[in-house]
Amino acid sequence: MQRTLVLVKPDGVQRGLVGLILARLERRGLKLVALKMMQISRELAGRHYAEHQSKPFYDGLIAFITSGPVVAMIWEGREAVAVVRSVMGSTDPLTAAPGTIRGDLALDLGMNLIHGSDSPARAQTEMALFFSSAEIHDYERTADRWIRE
Ligand code: D4T
Repeated sequence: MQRTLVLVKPDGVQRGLVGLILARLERRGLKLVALKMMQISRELAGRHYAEHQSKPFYDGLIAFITSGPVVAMIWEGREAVAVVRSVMGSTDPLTAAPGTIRGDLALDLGMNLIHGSDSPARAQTEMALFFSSAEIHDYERTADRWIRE
C-alpha cells in the first residue's frame, strides 16, 4: 500500500488547524502510520526543499518552514500520494478548489498550511528524511474492511 509524507506547516500549527487537517485526511479513509511534532532545522529544511534552492522564494521558504513547530505524518492508502495532493488543493491557495484544505482555509502562497509529497519516489525520500523505521507503525485497522474493496 502506498505511503506519503505530510507536514502541517508552522502556519497550520499557529492557527490551531492541526486537528481539522488531520480529520480531513482520516475521514477520507487514509491510515495514519506515523505522527510527531518537531522543529525543522535549517539543515533538514535545506534537504527537504533542495529542488527549490535556485528559486527566488527559497530563502523565505526556509525561514518560514523553520519558524515554528510542524506536525509531520505518514499516511497510507490506495494512491495515497495523489489522494493527499487532491485533498490539499493546488499550491497557490488563491486558485485551490473550494473543498480542498488550501481552498477552504488559506489565502497566500507562502502560507499554504500543508505539504504532501508530490510523487511516490519523493515520498520515499521524504519519509526517510523525517522518520526512522521505528517511528513508523504497521498495524491492522478494523475499519479498513469497510474502506478497501
Ligand atoms: P509543498 O512542497 O510545500 O508541499 O508545496 P507544493 O508541492 O504544493 O509546491 P512547491 O513544491 O511548488 O513549492 C514549495 C513551497 O514553496 C512555496 N512557494 C512556492 C512560494 O512561497 N512561492 C512560490 O512562487 C512557489 C511556487 C509554497 C510551497
